Amino acid sequence: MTPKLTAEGSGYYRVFVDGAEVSRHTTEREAVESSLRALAEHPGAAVRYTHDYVVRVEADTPAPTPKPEPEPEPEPQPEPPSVVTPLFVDDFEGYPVGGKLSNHGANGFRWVGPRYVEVATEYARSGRRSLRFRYGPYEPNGDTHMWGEQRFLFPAAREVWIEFYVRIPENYYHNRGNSSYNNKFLALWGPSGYSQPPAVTFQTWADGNGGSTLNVCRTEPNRPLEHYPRVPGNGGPAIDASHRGRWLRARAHVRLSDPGKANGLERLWLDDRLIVDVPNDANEAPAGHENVLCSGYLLGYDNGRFLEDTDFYVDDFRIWISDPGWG
Ligand SMILES: [Ca+2]
Repeated sequence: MTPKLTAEGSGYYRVFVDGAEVSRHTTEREAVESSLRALAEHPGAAVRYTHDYVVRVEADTPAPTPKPEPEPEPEPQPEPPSVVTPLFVDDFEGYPVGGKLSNHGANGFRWVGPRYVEVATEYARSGRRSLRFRYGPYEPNGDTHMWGEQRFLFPAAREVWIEFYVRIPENYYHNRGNSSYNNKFLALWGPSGYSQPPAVTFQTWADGNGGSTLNVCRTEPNRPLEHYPRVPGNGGPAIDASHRGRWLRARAHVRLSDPGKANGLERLWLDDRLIVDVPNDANEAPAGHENVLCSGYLLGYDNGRFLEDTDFYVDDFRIWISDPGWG
């Protein structure tokens, strides 16, 4: 008999204003919206929300005799750790299946420009829905090369934190090596546009065994094109056969440097593995370009090409423009 501990996807979110609970919610999206309303109604107050998990132990066989659940005890002490309110969260449960995210969002965040990305139910990390990104040698209309990309806009910021879960396909195979065959993973750029500074792009390179390493390139003051920071922390093994069929939590933290100072950074984690760690980076935009980020995309163009139909799924997206306490 193998007991299994389950602690995700249960419980509720509680919103506090100056330590007093003001509301409870079943989804994080509702908690964020309630927190933002509370901030507007109580300027200067400390607003936060928590997520209380319900932990269950399940046995394979025989099924334990269920016991009637007792009424919950009064709130335990001490309080659970607080969660910094993201700018926007999306679990993709609020959209029709097959829907494309274009001009959807809140709080200044908007999903735009989906390309072979739609709301789907084949796999979900939360609830029943996620975003499916489709790749393959042919598009449904017979044209060659299908690839998925979901763009987004957010209020201009020098520093941004992004978290999402990505499900690595069972048939994941990173074809062809070297930088010319990189596959995009997460890109951010500023008001001057995608191909202008400032721009930061996390991307995967083939590792020769079907898996991928992951690293970052970005613009810098004196060279308009994106370049790879040549530092030891820029990249390492990221995706291998053991990750096929699994959800990985991607977290990225990017800060643009102050002009003339090397105080920018790019970091990316998969689960708790720090894959990209580029601190003390001079990555500010040159004169003539605003030194802020305001646009991005998830996944995106595969220079290495996927040789067969290969679907990625993304769920539980969050973005912060104030420090969430990690990164
Ligand atoms: Ca979901």
